[in-house]
Amino acid sequence: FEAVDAPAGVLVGRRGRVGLIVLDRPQALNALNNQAMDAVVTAAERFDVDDTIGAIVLTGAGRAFAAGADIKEMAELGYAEATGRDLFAGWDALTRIRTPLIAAVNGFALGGGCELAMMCDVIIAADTAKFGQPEINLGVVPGMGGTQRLTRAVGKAKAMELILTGRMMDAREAESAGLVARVVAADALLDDVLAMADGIAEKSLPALYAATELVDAAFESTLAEGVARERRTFHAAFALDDQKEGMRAFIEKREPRFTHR
Ligand code: CO8
Repeated sequence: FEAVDAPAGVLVGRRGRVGLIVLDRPQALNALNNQAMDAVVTAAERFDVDDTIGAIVLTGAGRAFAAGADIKEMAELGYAEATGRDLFAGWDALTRIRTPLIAAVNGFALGGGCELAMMCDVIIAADTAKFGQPEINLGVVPGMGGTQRLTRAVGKAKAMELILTGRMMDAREAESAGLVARVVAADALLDDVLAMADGIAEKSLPALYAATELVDAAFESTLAEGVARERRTFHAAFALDDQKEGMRAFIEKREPRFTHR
């Protein structure tokens, strides 16, 4: 990996067409403070406007993806300060990243950590991963989308149970509940996710943008609206060089070489 930047608590690098962002404060189980938020969002936004990057991987160093928002940083905040700063609103910027964003969850993904993973397009989990929304144990509620995204991912019954009890679920349970795309052995996680990211990054970038946008639209629109939007987007793909290349390569029995246009 070529190091791109090293803001406090986060490592940023790239290899080929894949950008890598590593939460790197293992002594605090990668608890998410403001510095981490700014660093992750800035790195993702830079990768997003760089058309030599076709996929971004987000992971954590040590035994956590992220064990939540930094409790030590927020313990003594008052309401006026929390709302005045619109605490954690900055993370929303990640949902506007158009380049496919893959969470490689290596250990604890709790509270804001679970919510951060759910802001990504795909979650791949190590068999050691643990997911949960333990905020109820701290006398608060999830604050970065947990009540909404977890409910959409796993349904009301399980989301309600997890959020009311604050218990953790392991990777297998998260996979069977639909939160996680795949579970892999912990020592193979990063290699596996990077191989997947390399494959995605070779595909047509405009098609990738369209695909993530359309899947996300499924949560915001009716079925008929979503299907109509998908069909128009499919039609529009025929204006791309990449559609010609992809279909010709199939007919000529060779690998496509997308120019991302
Ligand atoms: N904030 C600050 N420090 C933390 C956090 C955290 N969330 N999690 C762990 N740490 C620190 C510990 O204090 C400890 O530091 P020290 O060595 O200085 O005492 C170090 O990391 C190691 O942790 P433990 O000794 O506790 O390790 P264990 O293996 O015994 O336990 C656990 C691991 C179970 C993960 C435990 O650390 C834990 O329960 N952590 C808190 C999990 C939690 O409650 N998370 C939710 C936080 S609230 C939240 O996320 C609100 C969401 C709002 C939006 C957030 C946007 C980012």
